[in-house]
Amino acid sequence: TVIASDRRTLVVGLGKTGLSCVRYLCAQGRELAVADSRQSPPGIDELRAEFPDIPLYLGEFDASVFASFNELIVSPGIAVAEPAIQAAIEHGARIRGDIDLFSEAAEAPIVAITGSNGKTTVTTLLGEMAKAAGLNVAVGGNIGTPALELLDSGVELYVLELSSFQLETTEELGALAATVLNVSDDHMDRYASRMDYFMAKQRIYRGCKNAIVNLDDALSTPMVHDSVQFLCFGFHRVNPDTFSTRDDSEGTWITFGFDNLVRVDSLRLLGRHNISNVMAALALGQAAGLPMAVMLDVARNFQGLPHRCEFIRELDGVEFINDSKGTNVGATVAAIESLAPAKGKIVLIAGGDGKGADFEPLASPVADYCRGVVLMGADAEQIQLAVGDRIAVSRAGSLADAVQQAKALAQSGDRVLLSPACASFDMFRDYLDRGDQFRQQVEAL
Ligand code: UMA
Ligand code: ADP
Repeated sequence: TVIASDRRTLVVGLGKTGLSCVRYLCAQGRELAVADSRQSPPGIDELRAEFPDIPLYLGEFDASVFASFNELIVSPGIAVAEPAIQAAIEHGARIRGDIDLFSEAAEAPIVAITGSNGKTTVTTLLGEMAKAAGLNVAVGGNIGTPALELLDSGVELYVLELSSFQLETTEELGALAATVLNVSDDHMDRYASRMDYFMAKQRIYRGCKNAIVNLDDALSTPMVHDSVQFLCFGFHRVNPDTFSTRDDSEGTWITFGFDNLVRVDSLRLLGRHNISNVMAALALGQAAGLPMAVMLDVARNFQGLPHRCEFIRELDGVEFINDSKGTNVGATVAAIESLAPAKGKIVLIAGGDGKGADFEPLASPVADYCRGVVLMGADAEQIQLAVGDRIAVSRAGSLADAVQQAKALAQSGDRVLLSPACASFDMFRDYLDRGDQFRQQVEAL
C-alpha cells in the first residue's frame, strides 16, 4: 500500500504505545500505516474496530516496506537496530518515538525520571507529592499509561517514568526537571555495549531546565551543561543545593544544605536505596515548585510499592521479603545491602532470564551478607559461576521448591529475600506473577 502524502508515517509496534500513537496521529488527520512483527499483536482488535482503513503489516518486518516510509514511530519494545528500521534510515527516514510526539504537544511542564532502578518508586512518590500539593498531575510512561494518553489541557504537571528504550527514540524532551537516578547493567541483550545503554539514558537531559544529579553515581551527571540548573542528591554531603543525609544525636536526617528535613527512621520505606529515592523525589519536586512541607508529609507516609522490598510475613523468627521487581543485578545488590539484618543473614532466592548481564557484582554482597543462595530459572548456572564457591548454593526446579529450600536453610533472625536479579519471562507471566506466587508459597508455609 502506498500512502499519498509527503509525510508517510509508519507506526512500528501495536502494543499499548503503538495504539496510543495511532489514536494521536489520526486525531491530527495524519495518514499512516502500522507494522508489528507478531501475527496477533495486543492492540489489533482495537485498531480494527476504531480504524478499519489503516493499512496493517503483520509478521516479520519487511525492509522494503519500511524503506517506503519517511517517518517511523518506533515502539519501545523494538530496537532501532532492527534491520528493517536500519533500511528505512538508509533511505532517509526519520525515527521518532511516542515521547517525542508527547513533548511536542504537552502544554504543562514535564518532570522525567529514568535510571536502572527506582524509577517507579520515585515516579509514584513524586506524583503523590504533586497531588497533595493540589496540582492536577498526570503520571505515566514506562510505569504503565502511555504518555500520549495523558495529554489533556487541564493537566498542570506531567510526571513521566522513561525507560532507555523510550529514550532511544526521543530527540528532545525539554523537561522542566529530569534525572538519571543511577546506572547499572540492564537490558544488555538489547544494547551492543554499556555505553549505548548509558547514552540512551542521557538523552533524558536534552533541553531540560533542571538536571537532578545523583552525586553517588557519576553516570547520573549530564554530559551537556549549557544553561542547565543543577540540583543534586547523595549520601553525607555538605554541598549547597544538595539533598543529603547527616547523622546527629537524634539519628540520621535527610537534609537540604544546612537544613534538617526529615528523620530517616520516620519513613515507612525499607532500605538505604529508598532514602536515595526520597532525596531524588524531593529534588525533582523542588525543581517543580512543590512546597517542601507537603512533600515531606507525603514522604513520611509513603509505604512503597508491592514487589519492591515488600515485607510478606515472619515465621519462626524468619522474615520473608518479596523483591520480585529486582530484575537486574543493581537492584538485587541494593536489596541485599539494604535488607541485611543486624544479627542474622539473608537467604537469597534469585535467577531467571538475566538479559545478558554480568552477575559478578553480586559476588561480594552475597559473600558478605548471605547465608545461602537458592537459584532457579534459565540463568541459574551463570549466577552460580559468579557467586562462586564461597557460599552454599543450591538449585530449585520451581519457586515452590525454592521457598521450601530457603525456609529450611534460614535460621531465626534471618531474612529470606526473593530478589531475582533477572527478568521473569522464562518461568512466569511477569514480575507481578512471580511476586504473587512467592507470596502464596510463603503464606502457605
Ligand atoms: N514486540 C514484537 N514485535 C513488535 C512490537 C513489539 O515482538 O512489532 C514485542 C516486544 O519485543 C516486547 C513486547 O512486544 O516484548 C511489547 O513491546 P511494545 O513496544 O509493544 O510495548 P507496549 O505495550 O507499547 O508497552 C511499552 C513498554 N514496553 C516495553 O518497553 C517492552 C511498557 O513498559 C510501558 O509501560 C508502555 O509502553 C507504556 O509506556 C513495560 C516494560 O517492560 C512495563 N518496560 C521495560 C522495563 O521496565 O524494564 C523497559
Ligand atoms: P524501576 O521502575 O526502575 O524498575 P522500582 O522502583 O520498581 O524501579 O524498583 C525496582 C527494584 O529496584 C526494587 O525492587 C529494588 O530492589 C531496587 N531499587 C529501587 N530503588 C533503587 C535505587 N535507588 N538504587 C538501587 N536499587 C533500587
